[in-house]
Amino acid sequence: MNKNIFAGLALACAVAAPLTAHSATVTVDGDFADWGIQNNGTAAGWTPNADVLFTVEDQSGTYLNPGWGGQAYDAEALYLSWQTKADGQTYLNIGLITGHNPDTATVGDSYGRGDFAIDFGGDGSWDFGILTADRTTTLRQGDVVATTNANWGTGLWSGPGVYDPANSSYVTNVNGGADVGNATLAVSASFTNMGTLGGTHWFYELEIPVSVFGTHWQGASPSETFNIQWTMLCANDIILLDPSAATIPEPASLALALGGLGLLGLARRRKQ
Ligand SMILES: [Ca+2]
Ligand SMILES: [Ca+2]
Ligand SMILES: [Ca+2]
Repeated sequence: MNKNIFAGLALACAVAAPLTAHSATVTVDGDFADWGIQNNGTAAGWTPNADVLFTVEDQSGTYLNPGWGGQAYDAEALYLSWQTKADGQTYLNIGLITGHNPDTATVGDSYGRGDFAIDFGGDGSWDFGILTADRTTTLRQGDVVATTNANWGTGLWSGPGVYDPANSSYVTNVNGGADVGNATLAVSASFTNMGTLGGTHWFYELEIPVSVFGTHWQGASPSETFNIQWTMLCANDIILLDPSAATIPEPASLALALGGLGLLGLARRRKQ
């Protein structure tokens, strides 16, 4: 294949991925079996069912990017799907596996759990937060909050390895904004045997009615590209999933590649 064909494929995939149906049936109970994830001590255990979008960054060293902390601050895997239920409403489901203990207190050199952040448009402006803890007297765990970047606390780092809390732009937790709805959130008990690098892990499972996103999500599939991110209050390790660039397990990735080739073929035929 020449470079142009690769470029065409990349473009086709980038356009196609967000519009693909990701119809995993997920129940928010803190159990990841319904995602197809298995803590069976193998690398393949991270791979979810077909059509779940995901990214895995299991790490064993102390440096995590942008900060340090090892397994205790390791944000390891992020999973994404959406489903339209019998009530006619579409729901976004998020799964997270981390080595960070959800009960970690923010005191001294330890930092508690952060909120899920969503950037529609991928423009660096974080439009929504999904709260994993009570943040103010009115912004509580499970709330979906419409935000600007000014509504977010930030981490300890201004860049990879650069300790500079005053100038960090890595968003961590919501401390203001407009409450626009409620997510369902469940956090598992600790478990082991996830992947091949060992350590203790926890699983966060969420469901958000996409109606809370207003014009950003209309219909059964997202009408805009977006990024979703999670980290802890220090932002030692940040995990981000871009649905248009995320891994899709076989056979969905094969179908996508074939779809890309089909589009390419169409474009070539048009040229001729
Ligand atoms: Ca579940
Ligand atoms: Ca790890
Ligand atoms: Ca945005």
